Amino acid sequence: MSQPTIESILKEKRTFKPSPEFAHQATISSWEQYQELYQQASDNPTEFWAQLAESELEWFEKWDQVLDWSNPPFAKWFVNGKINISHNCLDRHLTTWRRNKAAIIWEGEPGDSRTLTYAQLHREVCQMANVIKQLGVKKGDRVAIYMPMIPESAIAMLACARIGAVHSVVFGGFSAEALRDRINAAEAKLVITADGGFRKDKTIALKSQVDLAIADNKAPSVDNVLVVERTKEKVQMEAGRDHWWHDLQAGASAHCPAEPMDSEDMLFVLYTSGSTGKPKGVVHTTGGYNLYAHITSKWIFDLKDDDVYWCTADVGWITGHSYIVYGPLSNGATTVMYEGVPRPSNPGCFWDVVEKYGVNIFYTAPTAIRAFIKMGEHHPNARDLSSLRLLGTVGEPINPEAWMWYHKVIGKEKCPIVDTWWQTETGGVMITALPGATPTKPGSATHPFPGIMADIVDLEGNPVGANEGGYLVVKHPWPGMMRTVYGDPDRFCRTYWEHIPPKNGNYLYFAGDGARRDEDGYFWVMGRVDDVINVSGHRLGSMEVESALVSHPAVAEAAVVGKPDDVKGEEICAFVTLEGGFEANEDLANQLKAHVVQEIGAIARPGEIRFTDGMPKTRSGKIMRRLLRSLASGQEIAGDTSTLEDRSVLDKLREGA
Ligand code: 6R9
Repeated sequence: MSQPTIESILKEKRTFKPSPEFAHQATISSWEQYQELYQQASDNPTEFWAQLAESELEWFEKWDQVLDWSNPPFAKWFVNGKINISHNCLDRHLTTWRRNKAAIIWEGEPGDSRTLTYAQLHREVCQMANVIKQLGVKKGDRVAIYMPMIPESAIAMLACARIGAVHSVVFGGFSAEALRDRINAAEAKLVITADGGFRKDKTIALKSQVDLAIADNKAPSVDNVLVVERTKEKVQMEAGRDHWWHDLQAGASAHCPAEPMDSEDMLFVLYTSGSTGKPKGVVHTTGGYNLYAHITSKWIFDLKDDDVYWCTADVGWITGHSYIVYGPLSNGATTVMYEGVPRPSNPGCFWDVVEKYGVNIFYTAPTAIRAFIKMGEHHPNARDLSSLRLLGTVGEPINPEAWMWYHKVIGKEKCPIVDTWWQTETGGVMITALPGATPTKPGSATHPFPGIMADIVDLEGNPVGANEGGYLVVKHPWPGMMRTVYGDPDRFCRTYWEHIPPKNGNYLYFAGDGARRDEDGYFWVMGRVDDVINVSGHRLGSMEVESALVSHPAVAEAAVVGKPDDVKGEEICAFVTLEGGFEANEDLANQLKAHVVQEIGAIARPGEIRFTDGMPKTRSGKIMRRLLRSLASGQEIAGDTSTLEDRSVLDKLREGA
């Protein structure tokens, strides 16, 4: 009997070719060039990655072996090579004209700003590295970073990397308990934080959360807390334990050679929320991660030396690690960091930043795009966005209608859009357009990056046919892949390598997404397989039904989940937020049901529509359908909710039920 896969019902036909002007100047400039690279990489992956490692990075000592895959699923890349990512992000640029180029352009929420050149950034990183050494941190020790979006968060990451300490960045919005769990899981010796940060015209207190997290010896590994001054609000400083960064910086030497790290030494651990139970500590190591963050940044964002590049993520998310800090800086690019988020007092603040700094490359999340749509196009239209030449999205499947809005209103129909599929676990982007080479289709992440052997299979590991939904897997190791779950190698094997068993001795990496490939070989990510809804034996991915809802003019955002049904097994319950000017009522609910039937067919007709003002989301903007599922079926909410951005949304949803 064939294994259950996922049915696909959405058919999007629009295609957009890169303009000749864009293609002409692009690093990867034609479809033929992409195909050639992809072929080369597939024929001889070790040779492909070795050549790039050699030409793109500086090594203190060369490796003996490119890939050691003798003990799958535990990979080693560039075995015995010696390298330091902070050297590759900083020192190597200082001997070139980039020395005085802007490395980080930072804009604070209240309107203050700061630019750090590569030389200045190097100086501060060296100082912080010396300070944390002085606080007893040694190579291999773990350091928790709990910061607002200020340059010191990047400085702290690079300072850890410089001396070989392992950083664990925790979102500044997480609670004291969530912080404590993450500190304890990694047994961090030092916490680097700030007095507070600015968010939506308020301050958020960070230091007091750190105090709560480590009070009463509840986080016994922590010896010291290093505090950056940001909001200047009063905080408690415990003598001997808490130290102001500006005090220690004043006496710190700006000389600190980068420690030669083994290619496989741990660079960082980053906790992702499991759908249940404890968050997983995703481990990334040095050499392979450096190469992967570097080359994906260079080719996908087509980085050029005079570009101003802006990724709107938070550094507490993998996207901030790879595409605000390590990838762009390794390339010697200018990376923008913004402390604020769109807020009622300034819904157009992102466009102000684009205009002020002449941003050329803009990378954000579908959740943000849907919010921009809801706020109205008069905000972007009132700013000069003519500097933009390339747009990107990450975090969720983008609904085709949101893609079209991004293309028209922000990109003025001239900027290619790279829809980048990847995960904390993959270290960098895996499936994406290359903007000068790949014709794009709204809602499709298009094709795998060269060297990434992605496929779609059934539960036994057999490839499925064109337009058949299945499980998205990667068939060959890649340099940026996670190495293990911190402290729990069995969980690493169980979570990613055992759902789909090895096929002919080949291990298949599977991290939970469903997808299909169309007749042209384009990948369409259909959402998490945990979110698949089974209606009368038809397994439907969340993305396609949601995209159908979002294509209705009244709908700003939609999330669909399954709700137990005696007859059908499950029926679809759709949570919907409306655009301004539409009224939530029975009539509209019926219209929306009919609209879904018309767009994709009767099988996807929602049994229930629930209107809501907001969705429960993670801090990186992902809708937590697991929580909606509990609500829809009237169950108590179970499992980890520490990554929830705004708890009040859940309360409101419960009341509305
Ligand atoms: C980088 C990041 C990973 C999950 C992933 C998938 C979803 C991310 C996507 C996308 C469709 C895209 N996802 N990008 N789905 N299209 N372009 O988001 O990492 O926070 O670990 O989340 O996000 O479901 O499995 P992370």
